[in-house]
Amino acid sequence: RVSMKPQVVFVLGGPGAGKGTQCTKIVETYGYTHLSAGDLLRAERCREGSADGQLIDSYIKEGKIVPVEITINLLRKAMEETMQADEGKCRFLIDGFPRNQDNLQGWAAVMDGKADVRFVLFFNCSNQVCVERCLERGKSSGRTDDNRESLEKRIQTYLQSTTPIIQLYEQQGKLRTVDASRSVEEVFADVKNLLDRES
Ligand code: UP5
Ligand code: MG
Repeated sequence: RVSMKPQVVFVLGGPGAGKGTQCTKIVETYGYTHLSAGDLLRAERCREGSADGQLIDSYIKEGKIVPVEITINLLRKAMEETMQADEGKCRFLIDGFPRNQDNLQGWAAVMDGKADVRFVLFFNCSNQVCVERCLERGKSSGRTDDNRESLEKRIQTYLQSTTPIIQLYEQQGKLRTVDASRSVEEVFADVKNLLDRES
């Protein structure tokens, strides 16, 4: 039997830029599977018997980036499970990854030759808007990092570690930038145009 190589779109942008919201909408219209690295880490943190729960917990609260060995295993497993359940499912949105040089190296070590990174969807949004959205969500999200203190650290990490990764993809001609400061529907209209052009 012939199995397809996973076709991956990385989805990047600051905390609260709208990555998850837009990925959900993409899934409704296009044949992608959405994998949020943050969601996978949060689920692993709560999984009974997880060896990494405490580490993940403290990294997320501190807005720090979890060592890639943990994240890449969760992503690889999720991709494998999706493709085993449905052989036609080989298009993935990987949301919130890669966030730093360590993530990039971990991906290369495990996935080079096994998956194609088609392009990077970048949700561009000011830090101020990002923080406001997360604080608003924090009223009901129950996320341990939707508070001012954690958000300051998340923004710092984003600026220091993730911005250089985004610049790298821009230099490679792989970055597709969307202005994410507008309404959900306006942003999605641009996303659709972009995806229609890419496929
Ligand atoms: N909202 C969305 N779009 C809007 C719009 N256009 N106008 C107005 N409001 C809008 O949206 C955030 C909020 O804004 C929601 O309330 C939404 O309704 C509203 P969402 O779509 O959730 O934004 P998203 O970009 O997904 O925000 P998120 O908080 O998930 O981004 P982060 O990148 O901060 O979080 P993530 O879950 O990816 O990571 C969390 C932590 O996990 C990291 O800080 C890190 O510690 C760890 N992590 C790793 O270590 N490694 C990884 O690879 C990934 C994560
Ligand atoms: Mg998210």
